[in-house]
Amino acid sequence: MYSALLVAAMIITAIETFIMHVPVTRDGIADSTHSITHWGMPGVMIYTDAGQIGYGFTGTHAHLASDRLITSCIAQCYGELLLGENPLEIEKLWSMMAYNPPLQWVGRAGIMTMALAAVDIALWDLKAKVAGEPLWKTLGGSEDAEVEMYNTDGGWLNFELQMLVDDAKRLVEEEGYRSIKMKVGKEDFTEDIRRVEAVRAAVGPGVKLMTDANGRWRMPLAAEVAGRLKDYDVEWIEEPLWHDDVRGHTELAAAIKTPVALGEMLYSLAQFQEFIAAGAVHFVQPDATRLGGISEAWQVSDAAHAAGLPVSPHAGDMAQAQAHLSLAHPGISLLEFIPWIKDCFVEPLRIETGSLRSPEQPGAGTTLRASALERFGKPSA
Ligand code: 0YR
Ligand code: MG
Repeated sequence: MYSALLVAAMIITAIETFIMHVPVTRDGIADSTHSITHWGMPGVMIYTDAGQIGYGFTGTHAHLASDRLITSCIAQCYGELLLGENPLEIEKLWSMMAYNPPLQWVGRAGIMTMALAAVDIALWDLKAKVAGEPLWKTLGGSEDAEVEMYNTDGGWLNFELQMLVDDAKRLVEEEGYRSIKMKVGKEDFTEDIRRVEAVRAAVGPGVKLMTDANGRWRMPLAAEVAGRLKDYDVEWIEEPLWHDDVRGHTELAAAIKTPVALGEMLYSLAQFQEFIAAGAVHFVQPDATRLGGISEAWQVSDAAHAAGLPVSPHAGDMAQAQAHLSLAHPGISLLEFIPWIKDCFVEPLRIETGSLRSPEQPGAGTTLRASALERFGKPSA
């Protein structure tokens, strides 16, 4: 007997934007170029006629006016392209948004890309929910995948030396992290060296210690300071120079022994390809919340992996969605983590002795608790 099952394609029926400003774990933190008190989460909920809702967001420094540019881009520019479309056709929708003629005219990078990221993440969340599985599975990941998490929340530049050292010890000795990152880029670079030396002495030789200058230095200072980091067995120096400087990073990478990491401020696969082709980067750090979502972060990870470079995503989402990308992609075994927003989610990330426990609930892990929206929500228009 032949029976035809007529399945009507699911469609997007509505989209709704949100903004949350979530306090950082202490009164305020700083790196060499930013001081913040809150993490910003402009994002979107995508509704369908099948009932499931996809949640996606990007990460900002909680500046309401620019957060609203992102949500208005989602609602007003991408919204009308998405309504009535099948949300499972992510590649088609991504191209429709990214290459839409009037939109790409005004935004091949920046706010439009961060808005695209939020939408793309929501679409992947939806796709995995429809499949009834965590996104890492939808992306082809294995039950056996292992991802190490490194913690960035102890090494802020505004911390006095004692607090810096205490925090590094706490993360390693009490929380079980095997890798931590600290900020550099003080006015007086000899202070950076003293701080790195103190943290290395406190945690001992077995812990991976990353350093991050957040784009602060210029040549030849960068070569001088970064050159000295090799004495403290530093895993990498991150963004030693201005974010877009391919030539500078190429020169620096050739001049120092410590590997160079970068990528958190890059908006496209094409930008990453330039750095990779030039030999300007050793640890590649895509961020799905700044690139066009999981879709483009996957492509960057492929490009890096194909070039033989390790991939370690930057956590604009505080790792919540990129945990899935990392569990699924063969080039990723190390992911950044900062705990500020984890309790906003129905399924917060679980990390045990520095290792990621695979999320279990269907979706990208981005479903928000209603209480978080109530507590941290800001008017998004
Ligand atoms: C705080 N991680 C980073 C935060 C962080 C920044 O300004 O946004 O330090 O994203 O560089 O590697
Ligand atoms: Mg960084």
